[in-house]
Amino acid sequence: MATKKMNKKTESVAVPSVTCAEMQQGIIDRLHKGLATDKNKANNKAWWNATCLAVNELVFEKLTKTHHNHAGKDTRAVNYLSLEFLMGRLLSNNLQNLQVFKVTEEALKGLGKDLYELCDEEPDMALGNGGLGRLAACFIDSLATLGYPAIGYGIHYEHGLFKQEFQDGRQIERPDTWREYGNPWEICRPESIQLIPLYGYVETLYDPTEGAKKIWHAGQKLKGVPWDIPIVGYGAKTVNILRLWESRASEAFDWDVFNAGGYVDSQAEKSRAETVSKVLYPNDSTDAGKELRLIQQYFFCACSVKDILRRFKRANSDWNELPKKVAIQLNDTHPTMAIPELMRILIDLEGLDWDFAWDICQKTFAYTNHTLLPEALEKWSVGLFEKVLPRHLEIIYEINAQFLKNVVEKKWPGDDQKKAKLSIIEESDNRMVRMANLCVITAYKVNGVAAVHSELVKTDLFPEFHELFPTKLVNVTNGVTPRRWLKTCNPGLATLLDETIGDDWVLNLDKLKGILPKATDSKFQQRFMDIKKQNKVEMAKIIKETTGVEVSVDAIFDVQIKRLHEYKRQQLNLIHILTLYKRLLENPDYDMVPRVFLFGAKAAPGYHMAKEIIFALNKIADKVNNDTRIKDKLKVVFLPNYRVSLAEKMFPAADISEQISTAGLEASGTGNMKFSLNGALTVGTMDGANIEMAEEIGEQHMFIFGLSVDEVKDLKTKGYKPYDYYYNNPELKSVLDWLDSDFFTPGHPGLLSDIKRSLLEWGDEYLCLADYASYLEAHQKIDALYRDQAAWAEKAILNAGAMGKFNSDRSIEDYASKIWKLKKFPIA
Ligand code: NTF
Repeated sequence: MATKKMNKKTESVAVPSVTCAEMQQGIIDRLHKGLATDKNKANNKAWWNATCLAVNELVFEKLTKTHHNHAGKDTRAVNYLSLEFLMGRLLSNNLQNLQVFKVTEEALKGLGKDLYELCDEEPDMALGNGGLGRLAACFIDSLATLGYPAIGYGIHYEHGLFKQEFQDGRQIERPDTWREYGNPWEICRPESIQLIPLYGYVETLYDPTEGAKKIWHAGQKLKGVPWDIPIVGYGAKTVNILRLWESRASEAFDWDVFNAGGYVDSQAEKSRAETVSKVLYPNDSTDAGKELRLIQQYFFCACSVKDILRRFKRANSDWNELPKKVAIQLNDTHPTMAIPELMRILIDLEGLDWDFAWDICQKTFAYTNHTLLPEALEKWSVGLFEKVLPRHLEIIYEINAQFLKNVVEKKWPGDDQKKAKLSIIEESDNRMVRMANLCVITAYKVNGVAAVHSELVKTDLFPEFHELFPTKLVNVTNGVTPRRWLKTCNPGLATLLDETIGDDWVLNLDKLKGILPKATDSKFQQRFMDIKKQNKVEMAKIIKETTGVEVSVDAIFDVQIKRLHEYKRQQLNLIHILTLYKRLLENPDYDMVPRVFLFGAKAAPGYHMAKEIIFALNKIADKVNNDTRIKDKLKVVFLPNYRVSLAEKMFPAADISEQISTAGLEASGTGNMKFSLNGALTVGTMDGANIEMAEEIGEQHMFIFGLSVDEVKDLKTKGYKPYDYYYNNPELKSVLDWLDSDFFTPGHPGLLSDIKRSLLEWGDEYLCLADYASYLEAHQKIDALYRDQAAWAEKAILNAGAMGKFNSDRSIEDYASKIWKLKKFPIA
């Protein structure tokens, strides 16, 4: 397809523009020449595929230009290393970012096809678990949009996050097969394959002049095959890549064994090797497959570091230049192995001395911490390390020895407790390597992901490191891309914004402020609320299709969508629902605005309580939705298989956003931002980014409840007694006791008792009972406000209009200025 400079309206943006006829021709051509079919035979999948291929023609041209632009100028680039990229679908987003959505819609319509239907054919790229992976996806969108030289590095998992089904209310996990029949967006790059050593032993050679030289004799080698996914910035000035590594055996199969009749055995090596990139690990599950996970992390880091050095060496011969040209951002501790791997390459293979190599590493790596939860801080057993990566363990020991001697001993002479706490090695019966310590010791900057979280990183998680390195710990508050999370997912609201404040909010979200004066304008309110209503109508259809439940769009859509975790407190929401249900049963005239409680959440397969909460919510939903006594005042729907593409439909349809974590435990949250951006009101605790949202929106326009971070700490120090709340609040008591009965599980009393136990006998670690009364009060206020639609609309507009800060472009500008020192190089 021919591309030209863009139309009058966005003259400054060099967007490939196509006419409707050209787009039609492009798609038909791809059907014929790319897929060997034609428009009469093709099914929707083929039409989707052909449309993607036609779009690729626009993308590839820009990709090549970006590549030449960056390589020609030998630019400094950031390499974003992340085990997770939760990309979702790419077609609609690419069309929006290329600014050819409308013309493609029109082109397909002319061919008798509906673009939205075709978009629904695309499997989600679910290469992530939740917030951390979705953040990485938003960040690479922003990096490309802002014109920064950047590469995302990840793993080309054969199976992304599991598909969730419910059987009798219980979560069943099924494999996700996102690329069973190929993926039109990816390009294989065999010219950049890497060989990755594993296992084996280390030999020490003594050279009289150079001293000891280490040689790692690997026991096995894996082949890392890169697949590139072009990342189109909005306005298409820059197209960066996401490079995903697939593991293969270095030999396809053993020819001799095959010839001798060992058909299955000849494949053993192949299947062992392919296991490494076979599945995404649900990050918050327990023990299983530790060795595989460590190999997976190392494989990914080794491929990426080698690739970074290969590109660096193309234009540079002086190692001093490396930290000037290369920034490596470690997205959590999962890619920590990149540190000892870079040390190993520089020392063992490139012959640099230790101090020089260490200096380079310390100037190259930065690390983002995403959680304070102790169970999520990665540790690997020394024994496992020694077996899989013997040379890396030696390097880590040396980094540790030097750190303890040169840094800790100098600051706190003779203080062995400090040394034990800060050491990379945890001394216990099963000695462990603490990955976070290695990251903090090495990185030149360490950031948390929201202001309160970054403070807690300094005061609670790494206080001694903060004393040692007072300028190292910084904050970069998270953000979300307005391209996907408003323009693409909520076309109604996007159009209203275009008409009201112009269309450049997409690139400058602060412009949303322009709607604040309209918050009290009844015409604007009406349009705003009509759009919400329409989005609810569409959501109601999806609910009906997937679960059979009918919901009224006049009810409040109260939504909690996020991973299932006790600290996120879906169980608090659950006991609120039970409270309302009980009130309705006791008094059928109980006056409340009808509510639809919507949930979407996957539980880690090994996380018992999380699965129990899903089961309970499903059982409660069954009962409530079929109880005619409550006259449809209450509905509960747990949508199966929560994922990015479903989220895109749920955020725009929500009235209430549930952000109810125990204060101090949700590092930031990003769903909170997406809801507000789409005009939902938040019921939330003063936690994570909720705090900064309250600063921007005004606390009085949110429903803030519960204990603050300091109050949580005080209560825990004093000694928290959940039974006090239980015995002092008869309503709470009756609701919890209900869980012991067989009311929700007829004939099987006790099936929901674990939830009650966790809240009483097991200590209610996440303080649900302490926050219950205040949560109920917040919900009363929600009910009251909704009765006044104008007042509700005003607040919803004030929320959306205040979201400028929570834009991933702003986050990336913060990283670029505070951490990466990166310059923009958009194509002219
Ligand atoms: C998550 N962390 C946090 O729990 C969220 O609060 C935060 O918004 C996202 O990261 C993105 O920063 C994780 O997923 C992990 F893996 F660190 F636990």
